[in-house]
Amino acid sequence: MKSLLTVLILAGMIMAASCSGDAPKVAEKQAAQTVASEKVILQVEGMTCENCVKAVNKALENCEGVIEHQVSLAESAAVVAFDPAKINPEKIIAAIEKVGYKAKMPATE
Ligand SMILES: [Cu+2]
Repeated sequence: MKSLLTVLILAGMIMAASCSGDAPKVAEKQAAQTVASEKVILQVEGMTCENCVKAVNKALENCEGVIEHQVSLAESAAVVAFDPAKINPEKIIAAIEKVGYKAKMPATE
């Protein structure tokens, strides 16, 4: 009976050790994603309704290297997270202008 208890305790310790061993791997993955991403806020002129927002969203979706994007009609802005190894803000602006809207970088402060 005593030996069974020992086995159970040992098994519990091994499981606990393997669980904590997984944690650093997850953190590494998240760090890698943050490194490969830059964010730019663009001013988008000419959007007047939800369909305009959809058009700009679609243009951004079709850009290779765009990771995340959020287009705001009220603020006439697009927040774009991108992979700097694949695309740059100039190309993102060009993609938005291709679908009929004017985009520019906000004035730097
Ligand atoms: Cu519209």
